[in-house]
Amino acid sequence: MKTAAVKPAFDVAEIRAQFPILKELVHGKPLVYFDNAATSQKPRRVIKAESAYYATINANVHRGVHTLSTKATEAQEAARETIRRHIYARHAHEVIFTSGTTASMNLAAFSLGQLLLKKGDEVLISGMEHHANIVPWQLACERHGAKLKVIPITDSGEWDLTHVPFSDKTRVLAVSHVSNTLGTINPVKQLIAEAKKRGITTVVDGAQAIAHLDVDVQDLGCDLYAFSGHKAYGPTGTGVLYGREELLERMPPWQGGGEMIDTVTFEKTTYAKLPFKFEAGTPHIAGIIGLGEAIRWMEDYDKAAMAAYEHTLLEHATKVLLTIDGLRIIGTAKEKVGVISFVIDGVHHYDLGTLLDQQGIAVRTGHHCTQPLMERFGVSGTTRASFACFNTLEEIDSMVAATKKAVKMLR
Ligand code: C6P
Repeated sequence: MKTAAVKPAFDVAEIRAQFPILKELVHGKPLVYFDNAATSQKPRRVIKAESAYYATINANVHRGVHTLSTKATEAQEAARETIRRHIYARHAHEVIFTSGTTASMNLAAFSLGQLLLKKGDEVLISGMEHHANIVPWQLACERHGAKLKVIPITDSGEWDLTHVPFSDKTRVLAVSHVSNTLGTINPVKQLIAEAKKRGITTVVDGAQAIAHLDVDVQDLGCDLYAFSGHKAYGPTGTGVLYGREELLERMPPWQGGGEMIDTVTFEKTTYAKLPFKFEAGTPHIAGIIGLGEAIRWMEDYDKAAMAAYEHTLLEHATKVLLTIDGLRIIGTAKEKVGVISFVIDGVHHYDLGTLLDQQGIAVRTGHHCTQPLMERFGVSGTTRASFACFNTLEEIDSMVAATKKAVKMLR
């Protein structure tokens, strides 16, 4: 049970009123923020929670006996419990705080590399991964003499499940729950089940899932699950690596320093219990408290109603964008979150992004940190609009009108 009092209806005006930044003007125009896959905007509650920490209880955590330190520790650990409940983890100590998905994936790749990989072993990823779920594994493979294998991507931007290169050497499967570039919701549960039958350790990059799907790590059956706070209405510089207790116990630490130790002598160090073994140094305490608040804010709404609303945005945007001559959507999977990447004949994505910005519309352009995926689709980059629960159908119409205007200027 996540929350006692969920707000019944989905009222976008009520939601928008909670985001101070939406009142900003950009180039004298009302801000239309369609770059939520890069980072989402923050509701007032999150901003307040973060600044209240600095204003009233600022102190280091797990270190002092004084009152402020105790309060800061309690607030941080309350956030950990909130996240445990939100992702349906068994124990709060299975939730490790990091600085974001990138740090979580580096932790996973370094530590699992030490634990599992040896010469000739294989790590399996997919062709739609963000660089944060490619490069850490390449580094681990280089360190241990292992090989990186890749699940191919179909023309619609889905995993080609008929050509998954599992082998008896596969030790790790590391894949994204949702593609940041295509919006595809991947059948992770199904692939994890297949991997489990083969004794493979599974890691999920949930950066783009956490704000849009009801993530249940136990139901997915994954060993590790990573996400960033800032893509889920929380502060930047915060992230999580969830791990199954039994696996985390066996994994070696990836960074050494304060708080991750039990005893230190010059000869030998023994490590702290979970989750602290993986949390060296002072964490981003204010950010973590803000992240807890962001999750509680999301839980105040009916997740299914929010997802249905975001799906309406996606469907509308898909329909009206396709009225633009020469526009092609990259990523047409059946199951998608509110992310649309597109290219337009004769129009460079960078020029389009710049002209949209002049109309107050923020989209992302380029390769979206998925260069191999761009190569798969034979494009140098795309324009990407990514929606959040505070966006509206009217904003989509303004983006389409501004795009039509830009296309006339650029062709
Ligand atoms: N994608 C985007 O515009 P960090 O930067 O550590 O919070 O998240 C990295 C990351 C990892 N995996 C996926 C699927 C992601 O989408 C991201 C971040 C942003 O698409 C910034 S490149």
